[in-house]
Amino acid sequence: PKKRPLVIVTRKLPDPIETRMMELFDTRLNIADKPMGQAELIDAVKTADVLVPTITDRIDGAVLAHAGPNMRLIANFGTGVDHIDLAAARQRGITVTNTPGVLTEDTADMTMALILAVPRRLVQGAQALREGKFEGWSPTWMLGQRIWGKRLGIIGMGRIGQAVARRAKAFGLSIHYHNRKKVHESIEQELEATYWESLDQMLARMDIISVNCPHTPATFHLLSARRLDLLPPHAYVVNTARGEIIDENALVRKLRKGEIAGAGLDVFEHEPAVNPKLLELNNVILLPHMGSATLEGRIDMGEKVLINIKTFADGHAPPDRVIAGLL
Ligand code: 8YV
Repeated sequence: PKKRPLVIVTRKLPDPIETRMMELFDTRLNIADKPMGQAELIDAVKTADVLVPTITDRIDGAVLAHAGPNMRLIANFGTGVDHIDLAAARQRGITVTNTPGVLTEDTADMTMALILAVPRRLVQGAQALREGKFEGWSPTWMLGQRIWGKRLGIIGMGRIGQAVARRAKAFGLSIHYHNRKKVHESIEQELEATYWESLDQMLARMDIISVNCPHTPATFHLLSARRLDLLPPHAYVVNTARGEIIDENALVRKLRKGEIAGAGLDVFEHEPAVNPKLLELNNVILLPHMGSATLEGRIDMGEKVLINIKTFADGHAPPDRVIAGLL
């Protein structure tokens, strides 16, 4: 039998996943659970057969330039792979895999939670009560915006976008979407969804926008200052995808000036840094990248990583290939 691959894991993973990984492979875990710096990542790609990174590792060209001859697979723990230089991986024949599907419903739940919580002022109300400001019911206190009957514009109608649409439809929102291409007619019918080829035109007509596309060179600052200006003043923006898709400074300016109604943000342009001006606003809910953060989801993600590595180590194409390198 072939020797067991050396797998280097950059972050602490759920215990059962680490246990199984050690049973299957020659595994080096990260006990400290701090993100690896560039020097550590370079050391890792020099020696490992397989690297298991997460979003907190920048696997850029400078790191991959040091990839040793054994470095054959990057099995990402997570779905988004925008922290990995895919072109550099492809050039070196390194396979890249991710963990799609298993975090779709959890991320859609969190997105729906923000779609409900921001207009209905859920966090503001809870906070006011804690601060002793609840002096009894009032006909005019803590009024938010009604959810049902409003128009939701989803940017990116992939797995997560569709899962958000199913939930939102059940809450009485009408579903609109912008995507590189129209989704299959049967899905449009099920969701009663309207396709907008022009993102600009959709933005001008929506009450709530949900960002659910991947971050790629094509979607960087897709919601630019110019596009944010197209939103009506009563509009809300929810982002559980990637901070880089929105020009964060422009969004902050609009929120501060009251040119849009509010935002629910689970992701930021310079994570873990959060624009301090956002913290001054009370019409926003800010979350620390929790979209897929469920106990069950993390196990599922880990199992996907294990299957991808095992399949690759057995000499077959792993199921969740983003980049197909040499086997
Ligand atoms: C993950 C995410 O937890 O999967 C993704 O794309 O954004 C998160 O839900 C994170 O990326 C782990 O690497």
